[in-house]
Amino acid sequence: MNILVVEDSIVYRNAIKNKIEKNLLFAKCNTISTFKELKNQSKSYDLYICDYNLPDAPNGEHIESLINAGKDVIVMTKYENAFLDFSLKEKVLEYLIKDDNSMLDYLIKFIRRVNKNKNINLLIVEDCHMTREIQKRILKKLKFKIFEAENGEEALDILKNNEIDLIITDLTMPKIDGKELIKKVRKKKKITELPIIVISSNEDSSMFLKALKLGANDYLKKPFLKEELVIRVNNLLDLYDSFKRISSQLQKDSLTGVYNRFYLENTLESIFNMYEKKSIVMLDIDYFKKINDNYGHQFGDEVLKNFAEKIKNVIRKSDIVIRYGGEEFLIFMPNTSKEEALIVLLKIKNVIKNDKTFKYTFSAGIADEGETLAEMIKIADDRLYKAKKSGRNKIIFK
Ligand code: GH3
Ligand code: MG
Ligand code: MG
Ligand code: MG
Repeated sequence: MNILVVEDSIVYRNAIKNKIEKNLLFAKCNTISTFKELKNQSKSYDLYICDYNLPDAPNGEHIESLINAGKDVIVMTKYENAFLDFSLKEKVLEYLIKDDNSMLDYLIKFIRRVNKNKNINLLIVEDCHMTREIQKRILKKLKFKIFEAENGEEALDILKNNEIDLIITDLTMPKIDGKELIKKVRKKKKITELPIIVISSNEDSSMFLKALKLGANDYLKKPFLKEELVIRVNNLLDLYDSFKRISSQLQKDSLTGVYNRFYLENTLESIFNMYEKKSIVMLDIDYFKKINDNYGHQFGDEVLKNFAEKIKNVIRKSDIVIRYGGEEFLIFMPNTSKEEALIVLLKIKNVIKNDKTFKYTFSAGIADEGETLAEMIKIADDRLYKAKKSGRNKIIFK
């Protein structure tokens, strides 16, 4: 993202440039100090951060020229009141008051959000055409991909066919209203999976309370300020980004990067049940304790990483690897019979055998029998035990 700062104060100009370059890896920042220089720019930027008053543009003339050219502008000003009277106030992405340095933190957070928004699908559900247009205009400026529905019924249709990241819905609507829509959405997606903001002119607060109890995350009363909608939407999406990051970290083993027991216990079951034909493989490195004893625990860790890496390189994208215990791994293979799974395991065995850097072997048990995930794991585990008992470095599937 290329950013141009238009600011006559050298202190602010440098502070903004430094802050951006230190915090936003995807951004490149240039600076100029006058309207005249802006007019002479041949290059076009993705974003302009402009001081409201410049010596040669005391009433935001430079901002006007940028907006008329369809550019994205963030305004910084010391004089909030003067800016609030500015006729093009609604057309800027955001404005910040230069009172202290904390506004630079907000600026960074805001740019980071806008940069992510192009991958975010927003669904606006609103029966009043004019209100919908206003919301759309505000949110489109923030680079969201917008879907619109006139009522809950249309919204459910859109949700069926698209990966929506945030719903903004009115409450009073024909056919399926906002409350009904929230109920139906929450049956499929939890409050931690899909955020919903309710917007309504209804003066009765009990309507909002009801919507919140049904699983809406936040609400806004009409008429609302443009800034209010922007901040609530951005904040909610930032929060969901953290949710997603934390939940993906919770499900992964930090040493090997494959899934962990937490994932097995919370997520695998539902995936397992989606397939008729499937196999479970249990693998365990042979004499791993000796590797630790002879070469040290750290070296043992490297062997574990190497084993997980080799498994990942051989299996298909749809297969799922889980670190089941210390040096024991589980692979879930959808649409795979145990005979087909055996072929994959022989490949893994070969890759390890052909690696001359360090010698180790593993034993494995494969199962495609069993009604439940637990049953299938038990059968595969029993076969792994048999492989160990009969001398190790074996794969048993019967
Ligand atoms: P077998 O062939 O019967 O599987 O023998 P084994 O030595 O591989 O199995 P055993 O269960 O006796 O020992 C497993 C060892 O793995 C013991 C434990 O200290 C070690 N281990 C467990 N987790 C880790 C780890 O994260 N890193 C390292 N380096 N070692 C681990
Ligand atoms: Mg309505
Ligand atoms: Mg072992
Ligand atoms: Mg073991």
